[in-house]
Order: sequence, then structure tokens, then C-alpha cells
Amino acid sequence: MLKFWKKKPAGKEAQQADAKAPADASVPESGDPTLHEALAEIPAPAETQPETERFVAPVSKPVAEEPAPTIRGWRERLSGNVFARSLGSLFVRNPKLDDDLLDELETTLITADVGVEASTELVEGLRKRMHKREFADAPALLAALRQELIALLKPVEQPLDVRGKQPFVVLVVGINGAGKTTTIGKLARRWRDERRAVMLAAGDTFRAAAVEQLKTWGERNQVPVISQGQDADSASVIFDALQAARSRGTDVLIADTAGRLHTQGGLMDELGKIARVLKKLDADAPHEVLMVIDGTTGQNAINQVRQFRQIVGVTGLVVTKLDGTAKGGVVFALAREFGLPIRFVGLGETATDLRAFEAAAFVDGLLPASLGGEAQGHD
Ligand SMILES: Nc1nc2c(ncn2[C@@H]2O[C@H](COP(=O)(O)OP(=O)(O)O)[C@@H](O)[C@H]2O)c(=O)[nH]1
Ligand SMILES: [Mg+2]
Repeated sequence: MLKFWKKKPAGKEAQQADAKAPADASVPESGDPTLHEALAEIPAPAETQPETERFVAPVSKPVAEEPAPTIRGWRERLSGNVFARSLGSLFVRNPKLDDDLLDELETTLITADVGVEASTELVEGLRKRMHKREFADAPALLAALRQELIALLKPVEQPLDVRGKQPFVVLVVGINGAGKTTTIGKLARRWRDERRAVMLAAGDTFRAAAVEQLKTWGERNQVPVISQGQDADSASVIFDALQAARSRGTDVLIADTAGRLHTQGGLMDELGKIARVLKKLDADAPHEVLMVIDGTTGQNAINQVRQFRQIVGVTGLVVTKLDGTAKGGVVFALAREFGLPIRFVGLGETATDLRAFEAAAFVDGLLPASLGGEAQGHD
């Protein structure tokens, strides 16, 4: 399992994808009544709106050789994290096993955004075990903490499987600046490396820069981007992209959306419309509503998820920016509050800085290295 971080999945899946020939890029002209019905909900394009542009890199074209990325380990990436730093210093400063150590541990967890309830529960459980003399010393306590933290995250370690639908439609949502577009770029790279045919939809039509940013990621990864420029109707862009993806035999369509402040009713309604319009073409679409959360947001992340869930059924989470000074504890708080799958975590700004979430690797990246060899394995 640990090797997973070193190697991309290969074998059967890759061979299947290999066998797939790129399909015709044309969008079907259709007398299909469901399409007309669907299009009725989409406003006619404004006169000034540029025609749909397609940045099409044929899927069969060999991908330009890029230098093999150095994939740094979880621990290295998470070392700037407040959680990692304060836990590390706690165990260095106060290695004696007593109630004071547990009090400090509780404060550390709360400060690192684990949340008051979860922190108290965890520490009280450990305190009982300490009083029963289950731990001989501070390292034994740390080992027990490790197990408890992993147990908290294990239920949300559910990798995203994009097989079984064609195209598998991923709708990416979240507030401005959370890391949606960057995550889409990373996902494009990841799935392209798995030899899947990927397409991107520039559904964030709110800011011109957002479309350009997505195109850049598309060009970099040589995957097609469907866009209609700024101010186009987002649902229309994504609907068009799904049509194109179907006709081209695309495996995964990833749709970007405008960053929403959960207080902006109109923008939130637009998300509901996107989901409705997609269903006219594929009743099961979107197959994944991936909500991207900035790991530095703290407890406010809980409110964000609550709000977005009410509008679109969020089916998975990505927590970004955990490489910086984020207080990684929010991952535990999210897991405990919602139990939603955490699909990926962002550990940097480049294309390869996205990891499928794995509870043990994440926890070991946060805990002091003194826990020993086990933690070193999760590269
Ligand atoms: N350090 C770090 N920065 C990230 C990560 N993900 C995104 N960012 C940065 O966060 C900023 C906002 O990202 P963007 O994708 O534009 O957010 P969006 O508004 O949700 O689409 C950009 O400067 C990204 O480079 C991450 O995992 N780590
Ligand atoms: Mg964006």
C-alpha cells in the first residue's frame, strides 16, 4: 500500500485506456428532443459572446516529455504545518507522561483546528487509558494518539473511482481562492498520467482570468478545454462540454465553477442550475461534486461545507494548502462533522502536488518523527 505513493496505478486500467481510440471531436447536431428541452433552460448566447473555443490537443498525441517530478514525502510537505510543529515541540519540551502533558495536548489539538469537541473526546479517552496505566511513557501515549487520529480519518479515506461512467463528470465547487482551478489542473495531470482522456470545462465565467488560468493548465497538460469566455452562462459552457465529451469518448470531464461566497444567493442558485442541466444529458451527472476547501480556513470550513451541501449534494472533499502554515486539524474536524470522503489533499502549487488521501500517511506526516520508522514509509 505504501508503494502507492511512489507509483502511479498501472496495469489493467492503463491497458484498457490504451486501447481506446480518440473519437471524433464534433458535437452532435441533434434532433434529440431531450437536448432541445435542456437547451431551453440555457439562455441564448449574447451577441457579443465569443464562439465556443476548443483548445484541443488530440489525445493520441504523445505528451511532451517533462522532467520526472521529485515527489516529496508527506512529512516534508507537512512540516510547516502548525499541527506538526506544535505537536513536535510539545513532545520535545514535555516528555513526562502526566496530566499536564495531556492538557497541553488538548490545547495543541484545539489550536490546530481539530475542534473543541473532537479534541476533548480524544484527550479524555487517552487520559482514561493513562490512568489505567496503559502507557508507560510519553512515546507510548504518542503511539496511542496516532492510532486514535488514524481511526478518526479512516472512514473518510475513500479514493475517487472515475471508472464505470463515460464520461465521468466531476463538478468542482468551493469559495473563491480555495484552490479549485489549481486542483483541476492537478487532477487533469493525474488522470492523464493514468492514460485517461480528460476534458476541462471553464465554468468559472465570472472572471476572465479564471478562464485563462484553466486554459493554461489545459495546455500544460495537453488536455482540451471547453470555454466560452467571460460572462458566458456557466451552465451553458458545462452543458456544451458534456456534449463534446460524449461525442469524443472522453473518460473524465472536470468542470470548474465560479467561487461562491455562500452568502451570494444568485451564484449559489447557478450551481443548482448547472447540476439540473447536466442531468438532462445524463441523469446521473455530475457523478462527483468535489468541494475544494482551503486548509488554512480553520473552523469556517465547517460552515462552508454545510452551505454548499444544501445547494448541491457534495460527494467528496479536497483540502488544499496543507503544505503551508495551515493548521491541518481541520481535516479531522471535517471528517468528524460530515463523514464525507476526503478524496485528495493539496500539498503544493505544482501539478504533482496532489495526493489521494490516506489516513495513516497524513497522520504520520503530522506527528513528530520520533514515532519512528513507520512514519518514514509514506513517500
Ligand atoms: N501552497 C499551496 N497553494 C495552493 C494549493 N492549491 C492552490 N494553491 C494556490 O491558491 C491560490 C488560489 O488557487 P485557485 O486554484 O486559483 O483557487 P480558485 O479560486 O478556487 O480556483 C493560487 O495561488 C494557488 O496556487 C496547495 O495545495 N498548496
Ligand atoms: Mg478558479
